[in-house]
Amino acid sequence: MKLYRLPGNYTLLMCLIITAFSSPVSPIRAEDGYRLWLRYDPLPAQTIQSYRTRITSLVIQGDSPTMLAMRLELSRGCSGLLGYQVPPADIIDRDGAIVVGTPKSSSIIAGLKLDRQLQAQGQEGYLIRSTRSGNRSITVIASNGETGLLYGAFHFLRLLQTQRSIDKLNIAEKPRLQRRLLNHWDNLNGSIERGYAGQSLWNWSELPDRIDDRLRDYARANASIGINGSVLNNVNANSRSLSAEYLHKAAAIAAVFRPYGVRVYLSARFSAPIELGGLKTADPLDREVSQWWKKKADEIYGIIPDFGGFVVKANSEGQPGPRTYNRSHADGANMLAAALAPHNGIVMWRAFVYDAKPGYDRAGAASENLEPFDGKFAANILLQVKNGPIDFQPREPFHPLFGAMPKTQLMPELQITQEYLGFSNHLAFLAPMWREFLDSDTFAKGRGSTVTKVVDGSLYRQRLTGIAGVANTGSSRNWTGHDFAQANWYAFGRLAWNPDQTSSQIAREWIEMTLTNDRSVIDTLARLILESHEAVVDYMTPLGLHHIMWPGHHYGPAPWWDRGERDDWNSVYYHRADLKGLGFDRTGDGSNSIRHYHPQVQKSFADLKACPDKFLLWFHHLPWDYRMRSGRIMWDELALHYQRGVEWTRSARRQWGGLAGSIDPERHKAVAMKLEIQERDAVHWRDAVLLYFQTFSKRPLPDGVEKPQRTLEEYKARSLTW
Ligand code: BDP
Repeated sequence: MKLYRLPGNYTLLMCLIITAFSSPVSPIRAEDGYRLWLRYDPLPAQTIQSYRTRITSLVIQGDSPTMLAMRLELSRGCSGLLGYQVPPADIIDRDGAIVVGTPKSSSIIAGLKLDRQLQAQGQEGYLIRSTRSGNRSITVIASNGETGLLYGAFHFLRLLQTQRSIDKLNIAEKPRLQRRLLNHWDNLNGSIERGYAGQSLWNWSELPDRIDDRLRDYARANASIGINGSVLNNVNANSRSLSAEYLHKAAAIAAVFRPYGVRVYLSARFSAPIELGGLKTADPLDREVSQWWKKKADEIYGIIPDFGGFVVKANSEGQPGPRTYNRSHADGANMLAAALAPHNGIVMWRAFVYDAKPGYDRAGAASENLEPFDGKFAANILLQVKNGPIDFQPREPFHPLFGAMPKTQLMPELQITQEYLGFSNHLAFLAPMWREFLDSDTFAKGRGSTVTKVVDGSLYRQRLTGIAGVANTGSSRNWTGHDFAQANWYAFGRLAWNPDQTSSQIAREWIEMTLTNDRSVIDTLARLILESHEAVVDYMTPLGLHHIMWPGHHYGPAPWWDRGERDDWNSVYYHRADLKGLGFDRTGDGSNSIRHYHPQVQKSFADLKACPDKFLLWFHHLPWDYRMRSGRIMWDELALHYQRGVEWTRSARRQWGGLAGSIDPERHKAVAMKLEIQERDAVHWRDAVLLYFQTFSKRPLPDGVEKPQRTLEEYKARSLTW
């Protein structure tokens, strides 16, 4: 174990961190995935050679907890990757010094007179520059804020991990979105709603006295990709999370996260004044109720001074909310926002609201409920809107609220955990799906009004910005269950930082840092993971189909499901198969929920000639023999998509099998087993769905589509197991 010269009270902390992360150094060795993309194993000798004169010492001034975390990271990262010790130094006494600091913490940085440039980068942004100090050539990592420095340090390490040249660096980075948050759907009993990687990372019964070391690694991983907040508890919230007892527990977590720039947020249950406060009502316009929330906010900030704010799921799927008292969503959100405003806290009010009304289209529910209140939400409120209008389906068109509420601050909510995408069994790299969403053109202010421009604030000068991802982390040793699901956590952070990044950039980076730096293997793997999402759509819900999963758990298909207590909890509600055809008519001839989009967008979805194949059955009910762009009839096209998805899983297995000598055996085996399950499931999906739809289409499977392995009755009898 290495010991660093540190202020006394940090020495123990550092020993613990070093113990947790120190590892033997050999490029191919069994790995359990714990180290994520922060492995820091030695680079190829030639690369090390090229860095040798560029990285000789670490000149870091300042010893706050954040500086300490950053110093440790750089020193561990550099030494690990380069295979030689990079010693700390107080002065620049040689070429190749890495000089890190803020103008406040470091006299050297102050002397470089970067004030104007640093000002432009803000507290979380940074500069990385190759420059000279006297006659020495050095690399500078500078920021106005310590969190910015930490992000800069991780960026520098990423350059090394991905073997980029560091000879002439001139990098200026800052995050495009302000609140980059993970939403944990963690319950107080340790279970995780829609979690597929073990139990919650927060052990509420042991907190605040015992703190799992792993929390620090979690915060560190988040910091490495710029995530700056965690909502600790499920949106289906328990009021107890806001009790004094639990606030102290949350404060203990916040203390671990703080050095890494990660703030703690909580989901607030709207009826907490009744359950915790003993009031008779939670009516947002009741004085006692608003007073209760004000006091609660004061209490929270007394315990967690940098508390971020609340997420609220109101009047949705049985949760209480202002509608319970005949008040509007704006009334509810504003009342909470007023309580948090004196402390600079924010409210993220979820737009995932839908009431069961006979004959309605759920895809229009959020727009109907919220659009009328555009401009009515307080300045510290973000409306948190899922990427699609239904619910985290393998593919959805973008949510019509993006672009439709110019006077309301919107933030996207993405789902990193794969509720509808094969849990942690299926490889589905989600960056391409999120890219498709972010690149969607809302036409709100003419062509080019992409979702990205709505949410990064550039289109409507939105002042508060953010993005949330429903986390896929848990107590599994590799954090996410599937080793490749780590890539989705990574991709979320990278896109939150810069929503213009390409999927392929993100994929390659992640692979290089996490799996291998062998160029030919990187190419194969990048192709594979970039194709994976489309393949999953192919074998689950091609051509715009959606929500035909097994009810409740959502693993595997059940397109026949029609016994849900509400219409919109049934598969048949979404696909509307009949003897004539398939799909949900959302045009003017049908539910007309398409009207919530800008007229230009409406046109492109409503017009069969313009509507992309991938959304056809989302917006249209089409005859089984509808002639597709390919020249095939819709039934044949559908069947071939399912077949194509299955074939991809087979090819993925083959390709992965071929990489046996290039990936460490432990992860290779683990992923191979998951891919086997994925193929089994894809076959099951194809067979079950096609057999069922065949009872309507009354047509044979086209050439090239394999015969089902079982009967429809068998598929109906039992769901897939995971
Ligand atoms: C659905 C999930 C459910 C969540 C809900 C939500 O099935 O568990 O509570 O979303 O986002 O996707 O509130």
